[in-house]
Amino acid sequence: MQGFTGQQHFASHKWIKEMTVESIAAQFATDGKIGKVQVHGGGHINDSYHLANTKEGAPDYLLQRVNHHVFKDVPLLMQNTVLVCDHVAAKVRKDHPDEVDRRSLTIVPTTGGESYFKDPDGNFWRVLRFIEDHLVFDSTTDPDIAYQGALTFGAFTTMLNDLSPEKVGTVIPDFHNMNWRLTQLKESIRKDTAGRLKVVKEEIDYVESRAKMMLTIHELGESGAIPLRVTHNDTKISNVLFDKDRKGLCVIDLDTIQPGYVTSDFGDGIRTLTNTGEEDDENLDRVSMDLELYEAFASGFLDSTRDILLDAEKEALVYAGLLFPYMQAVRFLIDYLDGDTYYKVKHPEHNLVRTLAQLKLTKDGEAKMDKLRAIIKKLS
Ligand code: GN1
Ligand code: MG
Repeated sequence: MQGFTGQQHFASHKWIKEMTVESIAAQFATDGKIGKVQVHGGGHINDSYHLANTKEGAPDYLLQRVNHHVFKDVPLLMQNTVLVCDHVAAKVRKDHPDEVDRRSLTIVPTTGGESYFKDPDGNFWRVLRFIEDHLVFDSTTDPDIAYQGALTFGAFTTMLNDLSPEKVGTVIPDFHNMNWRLTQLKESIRKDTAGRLKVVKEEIDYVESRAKMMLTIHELGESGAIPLRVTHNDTKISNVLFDKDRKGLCVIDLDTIQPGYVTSDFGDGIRTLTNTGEEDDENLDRVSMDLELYEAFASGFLDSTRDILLDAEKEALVYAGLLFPYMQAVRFLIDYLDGDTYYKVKHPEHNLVRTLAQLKLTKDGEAKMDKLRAIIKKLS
């Protein structure tokens, strides 16, 4: 294969043995001439590089290595991504014909016309067009940002309303299936691989005491009361790009797109956005569900989905806001019991700290349930 110099490696990225990042970038059908290559963003799962274009008027790009340990079928993931990008671009073209490149993601094919490149080490790479002049918020206390973010996620849901979930593959089976997560938890309790069960008895009791309510959405789905849609499944506020006027532009990070329920995209948004503390806050007094941000997010989401959602879906939203902190707590708890095999941890108790913070958020939401219900009812 040509262009593999194998000489200049990024020391911190030991997984690139055979090729340089530059030579990987050269596999793609980019315009202009790629100059500087810089590590971009702080994703927990993939690795990203910003490719600056030295040619006037030619776009910059984003080169990403997709983590194939988490995403076991990258070709399927890329097939979903291309399908969804094309679908969204076609919708955007109608309302914003001059801004398709800013309001939807563009996958740049390899010189051989493929959506990804597999290097000799077995890593999977893709290139996207870089969206210039955008803002990203990792968190916010500003209800306008919450509203705009939710409006953008909801618009994404609405654009995908006519894309049949049967056309989209499942990249992570049972990803947001609460019933399966509880089964996984039982298994982790039984094995007690890391010998940590004794530390989390109280948390497990709480989880079990809430299981019935938290299976509501699963049961609505199983009975067909709420339909499968094409869902994003990672709707944190940092997955929306904003323009300079703080208006939502585009939804990013399409890796977890697969068939799911609308409650996932509402619920994970609520979980990440309304928390007054950190996802892994050690000070539980800081963790709570902010009602103003909740209302702003719900308002934005419903303003862009009200016309397409079924009544049963709207009614399920209030459970989603509790389910996602709870499910995330269960996922962190499983990883704690298993000995930290899934999430990157900064210290041995990190998954426990995360579990406690997510349980606190769940409990706070539960205590505010009547208010949350009233907000959803008013906005539906
Ligand atoms: C992972 O890495 P990030 O933040 O995009 C996880 C999400 C969790 C989140 C918790 C594929 O997402 O489901 O909600 O961590 N993604 C996967 O912070 O498991
Ligand atoms: Mg993600």
